Amino acid sequence: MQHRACALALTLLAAGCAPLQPAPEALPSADLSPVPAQPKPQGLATDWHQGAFMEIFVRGYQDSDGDGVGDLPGLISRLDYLKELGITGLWLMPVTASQDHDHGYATTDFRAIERDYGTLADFDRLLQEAHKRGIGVIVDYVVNHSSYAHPLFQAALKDPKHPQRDWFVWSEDAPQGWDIWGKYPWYWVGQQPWTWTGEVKDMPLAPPGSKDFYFGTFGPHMPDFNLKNPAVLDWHLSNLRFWLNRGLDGFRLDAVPHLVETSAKEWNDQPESRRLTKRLFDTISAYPGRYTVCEATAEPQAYSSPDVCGSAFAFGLERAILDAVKGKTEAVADIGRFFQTRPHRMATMLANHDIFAGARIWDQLTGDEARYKLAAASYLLQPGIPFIYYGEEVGLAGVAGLPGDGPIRGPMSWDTGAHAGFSVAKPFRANASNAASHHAQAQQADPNSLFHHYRSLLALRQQQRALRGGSYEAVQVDGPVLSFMRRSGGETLLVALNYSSTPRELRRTERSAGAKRLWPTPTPASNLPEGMLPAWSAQVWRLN
Ligand SMILES: [Ca+2]
Ligand SMILES: [Ca+2]
Repeated sequence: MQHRACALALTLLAAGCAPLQPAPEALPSADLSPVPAQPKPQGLATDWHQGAFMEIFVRGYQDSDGDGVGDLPGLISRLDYLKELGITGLWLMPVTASQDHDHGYATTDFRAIERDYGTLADFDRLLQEAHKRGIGVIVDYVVNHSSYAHPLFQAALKDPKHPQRDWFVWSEDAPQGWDIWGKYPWYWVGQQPWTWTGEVKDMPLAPPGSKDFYFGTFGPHMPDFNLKNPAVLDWHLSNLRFWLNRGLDGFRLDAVPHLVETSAKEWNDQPESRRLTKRLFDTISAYPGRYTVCEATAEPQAYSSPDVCGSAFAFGLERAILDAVKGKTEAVADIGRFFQTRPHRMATMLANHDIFAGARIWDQLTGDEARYKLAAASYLLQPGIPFIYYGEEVGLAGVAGLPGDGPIRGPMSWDTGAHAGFSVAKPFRANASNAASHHAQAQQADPNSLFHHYRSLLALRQQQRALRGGSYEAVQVDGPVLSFMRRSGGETLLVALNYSSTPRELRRTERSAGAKRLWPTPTPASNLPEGMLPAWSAQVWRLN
């Protein structure tokens, strides 16, 4: 728990903010007006969010205007690709205006689109075009903090009598006893975070005797809101409605266990943070058909309760899957056990945009595609709502030679064109180290590719309700072989996965002669008899 949280902080600090901009640009004042709910129909299937999501970093997906930076029109041009793959939901990392002009978590305007990404009109068109294809869209929303450059924080910083001064967290003297993942989270107001390199060791320190400090869980460039002030939460709820009224299909709520701090020792996952998360969840759920997922690394199961957030990322499962496909047989039981005690509405993944969750799968598995395919099958055949990280389906590698999160947030590889088809200009970050061999065009042309593996698994999930919403039972771990049943209505499926470098027998009596193999089809060339699982493989049978 502490390990992950610590890694999260270091990730945000070390790479998330670098390079810092020299000074806040002139920003308009914040829009604080209340926004009432005005729902409009989405035109999506009611169970759209039970399909499969793709997490997309818009900056890294597709550049449309030749500035080397991905944007919303570029993403729109790739919706047909996503539909062909079988995606029914998108999670976009922050698309709101930011100071960092990179990951986007240092928000400068909660009701405006990042200037590099386009306009509100582009965003509205994205929603229309996605909905036309049966794809829902959720976006990241950051409740805990704003950017240091946010006009409200800047105004409050400069004027202690500012009417919204109390929207942030201040202290006249340096509070004692605080330690958040090994660092002191109070920052002297006279310090300019722009001088900070982004390295924890270079954190700005207040001169002795300094007065006036502000609080920032994730660093001096992202001051925490004072969420004990009800006006702040009300404003956030209005911000959520601002996007929902446009037809947005939900949110991924960032870092919610950090909304409220009680004391120097009680700052993580306080009961009040859960209560406020529930208010956010209820506001979103008041709109029909919306989906909310929370980032709550320490206690994801608690946050996936309908009494808190309804769904949360299943941190821990990705580690068990990667360990198992790397050959750590004892991790197979961890995979099997995971959903025996956890709600199936949790969100699953192999990797995401934060390095604490692991490097790009290609790099973790050094390009071993048999193990890669087994890792994909492991989460796409289990319960949970799967989130594929962009490029995972084509074997996108990391960007070579970058620290922190840089390698995992590179440009998508599309084709053999200049800069792998991402942009006609030099990209904001170098292309993936395997861009020449692993790109969407080559993957789509090869029936044995990772792309077609993901596509066929997503098609199987769409065809078999038991894989989307069915039960998870009769779990059996036999050395490196994991098998389980998925049932829905009158349909019973048997899933078997072999995490071994040699063929293994599936020792289950339920797979009788009448069982029909559903996947993979057609059966890959093999001399093995039915019931023998090839090395690093998965199979699915229908039993009735
Ligand atoms: Ca662009
Ligand atoms: Ca906080």
